[in-house]
Amino acid sequence: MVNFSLEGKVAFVTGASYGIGFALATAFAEAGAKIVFNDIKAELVEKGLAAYKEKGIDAKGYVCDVTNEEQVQATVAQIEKEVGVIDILVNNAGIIKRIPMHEMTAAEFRQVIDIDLNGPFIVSKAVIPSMIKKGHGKIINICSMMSELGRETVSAYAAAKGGLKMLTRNICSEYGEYNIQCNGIGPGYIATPQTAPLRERQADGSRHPFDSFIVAKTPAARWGTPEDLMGPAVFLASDASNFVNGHVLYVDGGILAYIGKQPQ
Ligand code: NAP
Ligand code: GCO
Repeated sequence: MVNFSLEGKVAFVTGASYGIGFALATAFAEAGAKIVFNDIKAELVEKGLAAYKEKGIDAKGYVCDVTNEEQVQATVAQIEKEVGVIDILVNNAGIIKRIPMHEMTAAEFRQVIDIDLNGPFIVSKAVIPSMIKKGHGKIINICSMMSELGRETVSAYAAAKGGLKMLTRNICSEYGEYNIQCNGIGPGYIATPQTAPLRERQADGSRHPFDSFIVAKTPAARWGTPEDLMGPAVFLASDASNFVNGHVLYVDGGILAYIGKQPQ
C-alpha cells in the first residue's frame, strides 16, 4: 500500500506561525508528524503556538532567523535534543519586496536574496548531516511562479526563487545517494498576508486590477488557498515520493499552462 503517513516523523517548517507554513505544518500533523517551527519574533512564535494548540497540535516553536547560521545551527541542535532528528524540512520562510528594479537599493535586493535563498541553504546545510546519519530525509523548498516567470517590481524575489529551484536540483544531485529527496513546491497566487496588497479592494469597492488579472490568468479562475498546498506537501514529505527528486511541483491552478482569458 502507498505510504502517505508521517507517523513518528519530525517536521521542521520555517516561518510557520501563519500563512502557507502554518497550513503545511497542520497537514503534516494530521498525517502524524511532530511539528517544529520558527519565527524571527518571539511574539509570533507565541501566536503560532496558540494557533497550533487551537487545532489540537502540540507544536514546538523556536525564535530563529534563518539568515543567521549560528542561530540556525544552535536551533537545529536544540530541536534534535528536545524533539528528535529532523526527518522533514520545509524551507518556507520568505519575504518579497515589490519595487521597480531601478529604484531598489542593493541592500533591499540583498535582504530578499538573504532570506529567500541564503536561508534555505543555511537551514538545509544544518539538517543534512543528521539526515545522512539517519539514512533518510525530505527537504521541500517553497519556490514560486517566479521560479519560472518574471514580472515588474519583483526582480530580487524572482532571482531568489529561480536560484531556489536550482538549489533544489543541486541538493537532489549531491545527496540523493543518502536517500535524501529534495523537491520544491511552486505555489501559484495564494491568498495569504504576503499577497494581501495585491487583493486589496479599490476605493470605489472594485477588485484590485491585479486580483482580476490573476483570476483571468488562472484556469481555476480563483486565487489559491494555503489548504490547496497541503496534499502536495504531504505527498512530498512521505515515503510515497521516495523516487521523486529534484522536482518542482507547481500547485498553481494551471497558471503556467495557460495564456490567459481574453479581456471582455
Ligand atoms: P507570509 O504570510 O509573509 O509568511 C512568511 C513567514 O516567513 C512569516 O512567518 C515570516 O515571519 C517568516 N519569515 C520572514 N523572514 C524570516 C526570517 N528571516 N527567519 C524566519 N522566518 C522568517 O508568506 P506566505 O504567503 O505564507 O509565503 C510563505 C512562502 O511561500 C514564502 O517563501 C513565499 O515566498 C512563498 N510563496 C508564497 C506565495 C503566495 O502567493 N502567498 C506563492 C508562492 C510562494 P515574520 O512575520 O516575522 O516576518
Ligand atoms: C507577486 C506575488 C507572487 C506570489 C508568488 C507567486 O507579487 O507577484 O507576491 O510573487 O507571492 O510567488 O507564485
